[in-house]
Amino acid sequence: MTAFPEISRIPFEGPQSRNPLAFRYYDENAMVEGKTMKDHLRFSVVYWHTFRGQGSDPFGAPTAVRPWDDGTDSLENARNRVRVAFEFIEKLGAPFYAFHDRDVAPEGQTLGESNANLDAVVEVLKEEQQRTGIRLLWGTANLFSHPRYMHGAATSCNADVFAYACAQTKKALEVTHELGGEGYVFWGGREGYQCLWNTDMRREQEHLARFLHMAVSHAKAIGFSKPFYIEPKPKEPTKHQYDSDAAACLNFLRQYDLLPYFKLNLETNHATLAGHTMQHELEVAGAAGALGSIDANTGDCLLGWDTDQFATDIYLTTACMHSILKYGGLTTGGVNFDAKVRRESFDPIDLFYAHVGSMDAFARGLLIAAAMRADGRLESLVSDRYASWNSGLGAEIENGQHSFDSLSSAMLAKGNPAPNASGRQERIENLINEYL
Ligand code: XUL
Ligand code: CO
Repeated sequence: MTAFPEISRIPFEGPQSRNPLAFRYYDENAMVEGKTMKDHLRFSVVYWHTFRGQGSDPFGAPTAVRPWDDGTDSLENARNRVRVAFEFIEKLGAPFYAFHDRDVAPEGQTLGESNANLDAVVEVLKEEQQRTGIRLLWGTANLFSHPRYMHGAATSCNADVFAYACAQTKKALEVTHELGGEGYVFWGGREGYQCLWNTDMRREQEHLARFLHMAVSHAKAIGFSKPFYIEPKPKEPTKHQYDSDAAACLNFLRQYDLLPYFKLNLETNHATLAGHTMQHELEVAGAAGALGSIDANTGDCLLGWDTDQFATDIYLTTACMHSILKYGGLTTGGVNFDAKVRRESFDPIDLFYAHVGSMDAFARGLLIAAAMRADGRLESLVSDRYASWNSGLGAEIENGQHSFDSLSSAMLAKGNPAPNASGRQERIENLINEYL
């Protein structure tokens, strides 16, 4: 059985190719800064949008045509869907995938039944991983779709719901470990509030921290030593989510002694909903040594919600890859396509167009960022800007040799500061266009 009979492995054909189902820039074996493109980008396909997304929106019914899916919640359909997913990922040539527990297996009537369903699908996931060599980038638990989580999961006002979320997370972690997952993600979809009048914020945040500490302990107990990621998002579905942006996550993790165990998984459309650029979020995480992984997508700046579109903007992918290279590259994380085709793009083949195009956009961003770094003009403009810190007073301050008293004496003696150098913003922006 094949779900995509007309598609074979997507080839690399080079920039001259006019084949819409070929890579023009993503050559997985090409070396960039001493590493293959495959190892730099660590592309990952998401199970939820690509294999469970049906194209519905708050105003309209599903539109997606998925001939392999019988539309039921049966285990047989779930297990069959795994074979289709791996056929897709293999033909695309992505080395990784990512899932929520409830994406891959149906929720049962009880926790025990849900766990058993998950085990039954994990069997097939394992077989397909072995057959294809495709690996799990990260797993996660869906703690936001079921009505029980209407008030949140780890931040629910209902202690039994908190306990249920712990039980579900325990199982999702174990399954991620069993499948050799390279990490585990926490996205707190409903861990926030709709109304402050009915919310005990301090208590909710303490509960969230307790939940995460229990997850850390359980990972240790089962020997899962891969990183945990927190994925910031400011809102949607809640009015405000506690992990609202990279800085808020870092502060929360630090306040509750969780920082040693977590890195950040940053998503472009979440950054823009928070009023930031993805570059800002990457720099905040990178500067704190907490840049872990990215959910690669983009929003529409004219829409105020999470549209999860495939990123094709080279300026965006260049900025992403430049920050990623600057902070040492993706090691355990990856470029994970948390993106969905538009509901008007309902054909199965649109899934290929979307992924091929965005993989190429990130590959091109990587090549451009590496060329910028090899050339060095941007880096030298930045280091010139801070040159006054390299010697004399600046170096002494950085070394901790000064106080307000000594700096007051120094400036009384020295007089007015040396004139500022230009920020050269326009020159730098022109320079970046040179590489594109
Ligand atoms: C939702 C979102 C999630 C997380 C995983 O906006 O990004 O799909 O990536 O739960
Ligand atoms: Co995401």
